Parts: sequence; structure tokens; C-alpha cells
Amino acid sequence: MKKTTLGAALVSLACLLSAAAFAMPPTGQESAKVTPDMIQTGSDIPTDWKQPQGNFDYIKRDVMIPMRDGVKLHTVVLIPKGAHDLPMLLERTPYKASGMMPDNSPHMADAVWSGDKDWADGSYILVWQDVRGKYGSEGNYIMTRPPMGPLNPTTTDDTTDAWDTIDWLVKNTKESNGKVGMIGSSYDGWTVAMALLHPHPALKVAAPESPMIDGWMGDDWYHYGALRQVNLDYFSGQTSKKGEGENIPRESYDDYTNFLDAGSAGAYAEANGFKQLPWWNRFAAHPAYDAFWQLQALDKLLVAHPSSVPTMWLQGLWDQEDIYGAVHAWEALKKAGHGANNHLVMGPWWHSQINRDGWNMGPLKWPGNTTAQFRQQVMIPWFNHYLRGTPLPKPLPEAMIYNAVGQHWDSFANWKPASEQSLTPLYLQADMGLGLQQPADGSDSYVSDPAKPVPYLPRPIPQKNDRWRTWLVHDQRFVADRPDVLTYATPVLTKAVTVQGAPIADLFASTTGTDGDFVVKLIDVYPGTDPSDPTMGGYQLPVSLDIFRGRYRKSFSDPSPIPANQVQEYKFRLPTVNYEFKPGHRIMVQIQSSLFPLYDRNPQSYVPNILFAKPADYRKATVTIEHGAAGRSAVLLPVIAGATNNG
Ligand code: PG9
Repeated sequence: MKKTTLGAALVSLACLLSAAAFAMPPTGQESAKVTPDMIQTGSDIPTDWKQPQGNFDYIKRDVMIPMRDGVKLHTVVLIPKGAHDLPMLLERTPYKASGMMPDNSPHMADAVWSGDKDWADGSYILVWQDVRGKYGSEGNYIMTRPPMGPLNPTTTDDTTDAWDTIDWLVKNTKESNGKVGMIGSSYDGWTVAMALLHPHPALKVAAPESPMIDGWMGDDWYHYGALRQVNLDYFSGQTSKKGEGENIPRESYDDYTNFLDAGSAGAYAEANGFKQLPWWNRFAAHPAYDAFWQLQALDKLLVAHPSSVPTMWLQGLWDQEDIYGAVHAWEALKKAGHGANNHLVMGPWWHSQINRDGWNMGPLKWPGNTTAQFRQQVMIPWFNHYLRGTPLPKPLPEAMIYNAVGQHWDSFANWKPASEQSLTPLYLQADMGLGLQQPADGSDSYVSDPAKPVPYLPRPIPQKNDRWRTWLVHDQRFVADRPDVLTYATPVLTKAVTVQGAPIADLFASTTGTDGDFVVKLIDVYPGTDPSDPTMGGYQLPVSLDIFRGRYRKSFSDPSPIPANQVQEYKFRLPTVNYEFKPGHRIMVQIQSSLFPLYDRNPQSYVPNILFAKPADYRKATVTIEHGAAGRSAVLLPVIAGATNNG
């Protein structure tokens, strides 16, 4: 082993230390001279940023369009580069016009949201506008602003705003051919319907998609007087801010718990600050179908001001938000003699699904992308016809309604409005049967307890999410055996039963309470096993369902207490269907008194305004459904073929 002397060791240590000192990293302070270009005292955000767009295949114009009263509405216009003589497609929205271009892509079809991709192929100028008072538009926002008249004493509404916008667009868009089409779903569908009340002559074609037409009768706010309380989030989201407002903060993940703990819908709303919202105060003061609702029901207004614009009234067969609007607007127009330019389209879709993919509706799978096919093969060629004069591949029938069982579209040259259809009663029978024969005397009872309302989806039920979209096709086995749900079914069908039209629920019932709700569900029960899809074995598929608030059984505008223990008739129309119950299936009807928390609870004791019922008002009631001498409860079916063959 090599020996090291102390002196040699000290020398090598000193060498090491001096080498380390030599290799020390810089401190960062060697030359710290500040020059002016390093300093910002203003903002790093330029006042007018311009994205270089040399490689873009479109030009975007952000414009403020003046209305007749001087208010300017923010409008985004997307023009394919080099365009000339192109039609314009206008959508008016309360949901942020600039949000219709979620992607900052140089390519128009990539830049726009899914609903517009098929229109963004360079053959349309796309226009989105913020409605008055929302997002970039000036003026006051009023929820689904009623048309000028008793409820709107000003000189503008969404009819005049659409007119003024179209007028400005055709005069100021040199790349256009001066023709305009309007589309839009839901609220945006409502704006299309409003434009039709007095259309600008340049408006050549329109498609209100899932439009809100009557918010009280069967679209977003109420169904036959039962409050759709999960929409309270919409009130604060839409009217607490000019931009996007906030949802109601939740104590629990499960809305069943949140709404139950709150007591009434009014208590819930007002605990969350809703008294500050003018729309809520107006809304809450009009729980019945009084002038406030009647005078803004668009089906009646459309008949009073019919247009000659070719119009496609479009909605989903399982539209969980606006299942009433399109079909009722179309029926009203047809009945008033305006069938020639008005068409009805009902696809196998949830709300606004027309603007997204349509491969399936919950567990129901279609042979193709039904929405894309419809847009590309029917809707766009139809718009092209009226906007650029191209021939129609084939004429659009009066009505096109998807047959979800046959999985194909049916075309109808004469689709009958509900009031003209012939109906076959399917009576409730003893032993929970359902059949064509007049039943022997009998009745069935259940206890409806507002402390334990029947859920509309299996719990937990979070705020609106993907399950919300498809709840109308949810398997009803999760409630079929509850003691407060009456479940009637036919024997297994030996022949198919085809129903086309609107079924009518016709119940004869008594209650120990003085108010109450009635939910009726028409259901297709699948055979116990399904080799092609085992998960569908025994499935209870809702075909058509709705809720009716008992106090309105005699009048929607003048509610009255239900006389306790006296049989009353509750008759109401269910959503329109084009359906085939196949051999091997059974037809089922379920009856219950709540559908919670989508609908608020009926306290079952009569109070002037259910929105503000007090905890003590909520009482158990025994409900008895008659199917004999006291009244033959039934669902009246618009049967086209088959029922009688099943005995
Ligand atoms: N269903 C929504 C709505 C329409 C009209 C008024 C209020 C809400 C919507 O999806 O726009």
C-alpha cells in the first residue's frame, strides 16, 4: 500500500480547494444593468390583438349590428375566403355567439362547434348573434322575451331583432346572395320561431330545432303545471350575470337529497338568492296558466301570424327538455291550414341531439349516425334548395318520424294532429292486467308519501349530466316494484301493435288529499332474454310518459282543490310516438304520483302556490285508481294496426 506523508496530503487538499474555488457557479449578479426595454408599466395585453390569418380558409367579422331602437347586437360572421353569392345561415342565441367557434383553427369546419360542422364546408356564410342583453350584445336581457304587446310594451322583441339583423346582413355582406336561412335548437329554436312571426323577406327557410314553444304546458318550465325544478340552475345560470352565471351550489352530490331537504322549490330558490332575479319573481308569481303564459305561447302566436317561409319543425322523440314545442307548433299550423310550407321531423334523439352524433339513444343503437345522415341527406339539401335553388333530391314529406323499432325513417303524407286521431282504449284491468276489454269492477290504491317521492332516475342523481340526456329511455324496473307505483301489463303480444300519434292518459282516480300529481308511463317490456343484446332482456323502455298536476284537471288557468275521496277524471295527452310493440313483448302502463327531483313534490294538500308550500303542507295521501263502474281508467292509443289481433 502506498504511504502518503502529511505534507503531501496537505498539498493535494490545497490544490483541490483552489480548483473548487475556480469552478464556483456564477451568482447572477455579475452584470445587472437594467435597460428600458426590460420594463413594462402598462399592460401585457394589447388593446386590439389581431391573429394573422394568412393561412385561414375563412374570414371572421365581429360586428355590432344596430337595431331599430339604437341598441347594437354582437354578431360573429364567418365567411369562406373568396366567397361570393353564398347564402347566410343565422343562429340567434343567449349562449355566447363567440362560443360557437370553440377551436381557433385556420379551417372553418374545424373551428366551429359540432352543430355547424356540416354547414362549414365553404358553401355557407355562418352568422351567430348574441340576443339582446347577453354576452357581447347591448340592451336588456329578458328571459324568452315575450312578443311586443300586453307583456312587452317596448318597440322591440326577438321578431324585430331578427328582422333588423337580417336586413343589415343582406345589405352589408357583399359575399352573400342576399338569402338567409335560420337554424337553432332549444332557446335558439325559440328565436327561430320568433323570427317567423314577421319574417324579413330575405328569410327563405327555417328550422326551429327542439324549440321552446310553451314553457308552461310541456317544455322547459312546467309540464301541465308540475314544476321542472331542476331548471332552477338555468335561472341563475342565465339571469344572474350578463355572461355565464352560476349554478346553485350543492350540499350533496345527490339532487334527490338537495331538493328534499330544501322543502319547496321556492324555499330552495330563495335560500339561494333568487329574490334578486326579476325573472324568478315574475315566474314565481304565475304558477298557473294565466295571461303571463297564455300570451307568450308560440303555437297560438304562430297561427295568428302564419308565415310562408318553408319551415322544418324538428325535435327528438325522447327530447328530455322540449318534447312539446315542435310537434305542437306544427300541429297548430297544420290545423289552421298552413300545412303546405310546414314540415314535422321527429328523430330518435334526446334534446338538441340533431347537432351532435346520433348513433344511439341510451341503450338503443341505430344502424348509422342518424343525425349526421339526416343533416347531410335531408336538411342541408332542403336548405340548399331554398337558398341557392338547387333541385331537391326528393321532396320533403309532410312529416318524417323515425321508427325506433324498425330502425328506419317513416314518411307521412298526412300525419294527423292529435285531435283528429282515432284512439283505442287500453284499459287497466284486475290483477294488474291491461287489455282491450271493458274491465270488471275494481280499483287499485297506493300511498303517495311526499317524504319518499319516486325518483326519475336511480339515485344518486347528480346535477344534469349524461344520464339527464337519456333519462327518458331509462329501464323502469328500478321503480316497477315500489309500493307507490302501480304497474299494469298486457299478456305477451302475439301480433305487433303499431301506434302512431299521441297517446292520451285517461285516469279516474280519488285521493284522500286535496291535490296530487299523476304520472303515466307507456312502456314496452322486452322479452326476458335478448340473445343479440343480453342487457336488454326484460328491459322496460318508456315509449311515452308525462306528469299532470291534479289541481288543473278542470282548468289550466283556474286551479281548484281536488275534493277528497271523490273520483275525478284526469285526462292528458302524452308525447307523440311512432312505435311498434313487437310480438313477444308486452305493453305496460305505470302510474305514480311523483317524478322527483325533476318535478317538484305536490304537497297533496291544496295550497295557493305550490312553489311556496310549507313543510306541514306535505302530507301522505292514499290514491285510488279506478278501473270499473266508478271510471274505466285507460291509456287511449293511436293504434294503426295490431291491437285487436291480440285479443
Ligand atoms: N332547454 C333550454 C331552454 C330553452 C328555452 C328556454 C329556456 C331553456 C335550452 O336548451 O336552451
